[in-house]
This record gives sequence, structure tokens and C-alpha cells, in this order.
Amino acid sequence: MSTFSHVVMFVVISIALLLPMTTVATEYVVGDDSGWTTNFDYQNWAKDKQFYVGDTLVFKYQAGAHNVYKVNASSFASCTIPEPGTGLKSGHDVVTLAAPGKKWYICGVGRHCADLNQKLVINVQGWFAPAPAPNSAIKYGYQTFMAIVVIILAIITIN
Ligand SMILES: *[C@@H]1O[C@H](CO)[C@@H](O)[C@H](O)[C@H]1NC(C)=O
Ligand SMILES: [Cu+2]
Repeated sequence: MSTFSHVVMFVVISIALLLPMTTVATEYVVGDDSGWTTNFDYQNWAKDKQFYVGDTLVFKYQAGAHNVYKVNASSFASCTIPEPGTGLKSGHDVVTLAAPGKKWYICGVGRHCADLNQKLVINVQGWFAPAPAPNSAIKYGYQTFMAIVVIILAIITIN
């Protein structure tokens, strides 16, 4: 295998891996125009969305009025924040969904979580997660396509 084909393969693989992050990652403003607030149904907001690794959540609110704590399932159920003061509180908190799986977020102010429903749970899918919903077909198709291209290139360059 020549140095040239090594370089070509490196470039193609790099583009294949980086492109989805830059061009297909989706930014979700939690609650859309309502932002991060009390008495909003975040489960209803999340239910039709497909969250993927690399997507971002933006929690928008008036700084001081709310905050954002990433918690586990049991803390989510009981509305218990971890160490006070460790949450996000800028009023424009951007969270990158770095790993697949369930993610739980609650507001740690007063009883906003316990009494006023200010809590969000989402399920983040990896790029090769099985059975994507129809509206994620483009993202999923791209990854599959690039995986095939990389495999074919690898086979060609090895010979
Ligand atoms: C959930 O988080 C709380 C607070 O950080 C911690 O005390 C608890 O052990 C965790 N529970 C599980 C099941 O990980
Ligand atoms: Cu709040």
C-alpha cells in the first residue's frame, strides 16, 4: 500500500467521522419558545424527538430563576439535586449529548421539580442504534453509507 493511498484513506475516514458532528448535529432549545420553566410538559415536548450523540440541548431561562442539574433515575424520581451549587445556572446552558442512553435533568430551585414538573428525561441514541424512527432516516442513512464507503476503501487499499 502506497503512502498516497494511506493519505487518501486517512482523509476520507476523517471526513466520514467528523462530518456528522458538524453538519447533522441538531440543537434543541428545551421547551422551544417557552424555554426551561415551570408548568411545562417536557415529556410531551420530547416524545416525538430523536436525540443522537453529538446533538445539543439548550436550556434557556432568566438566570437566577432556575438552574439545571443532570441527575440519575432515582434522583429524577425524587427530585433530589446532587451537591447544591454544582448545577448549570447561566440561563443559556448548552449541554452536548456525549453518550447514548437515558439522560435526566431537573431544576434545583425550590420545588420546581417536585411540584411544578420542571424535569426532563430523554433517550440519546448512538449512531448505530437499531430501528431508527422514520424522521431520523437521513442521519442514519448517512452513517451507514459512510461506513460502507470506509470498508470498501479499506479493502481496496489493503490489496
Ligand atoms: C443517584 O445520585 C445520587 C446523588 O448524586 C446518589 O446519591 C445515588 O447514589 C445515585 N443512585 C444511583 C442508583 O446511582
Ligand atoms: Cu426552576
